[in-house]
Amino acid sequence: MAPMLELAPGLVHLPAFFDRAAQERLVADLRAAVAQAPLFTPRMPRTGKPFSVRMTNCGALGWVSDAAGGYRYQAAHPETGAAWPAIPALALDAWAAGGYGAPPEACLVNFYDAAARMGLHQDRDEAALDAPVVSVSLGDSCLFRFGGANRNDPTRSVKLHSGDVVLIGGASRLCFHGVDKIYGGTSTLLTQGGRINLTLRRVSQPIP
Ligand code: MD3
Ligand code: FE
Repeated sequence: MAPMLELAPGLVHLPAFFDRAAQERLVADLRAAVAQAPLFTPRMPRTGKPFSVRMTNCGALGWVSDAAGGYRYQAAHPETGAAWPAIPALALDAWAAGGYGAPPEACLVNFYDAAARMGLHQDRDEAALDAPVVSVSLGDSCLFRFGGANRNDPTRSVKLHSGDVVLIGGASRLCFHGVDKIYGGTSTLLTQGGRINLTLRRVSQPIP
């Protein structure tokens, strides 16, 4: 594993946290999860505009969004009504690197094809804002952008590669961030190309 890089206070990049063999095992686990909980296309609150990223979730709670209900966490898949599959054990190894004293409740699985993007936003649908968000990148590289706690703060860009983990906590937990570009064809991990990002989150405040 390469040394860690503190991109900003509380924003820690762990390049190559997962080696190739671990990435392949994680992808196999995610294929099984997607077979059980198919990818869906989330939609923006009110406007119903579709995201270019397709998603599913693992864990007790999943993040979903549609025109009528807006952004929220729920225990059931929005299309099948089934419970989400378990979070893969390997993904929990990345969560452990964040050092939070309670397990994650949600593992959002974002799938990007070469044209997909994610606009600048904050992650603030969680009550447990003291817990980090832990991100795992798999497949094609991307250009990730992050700024400060205000939308107008200056931003910096960093490339994320397959196997990288990013810990987003402390003073960076409410930073604006997004994905500007997927570099198609930069990884052989996924047979059909594209990028998967896992974000592990604690949603509710743990009971002391
Ligand atoms: C920096 N996903 O699902 S993960 C998301 O690569 C999301 O799919 C992106 O943003 C992706 O909400 C980025 C890394 C990440 C997550 C949360 C952050 C970086 C962050 C919060 C503050 C600053
Ligand atoms: Fe986010």
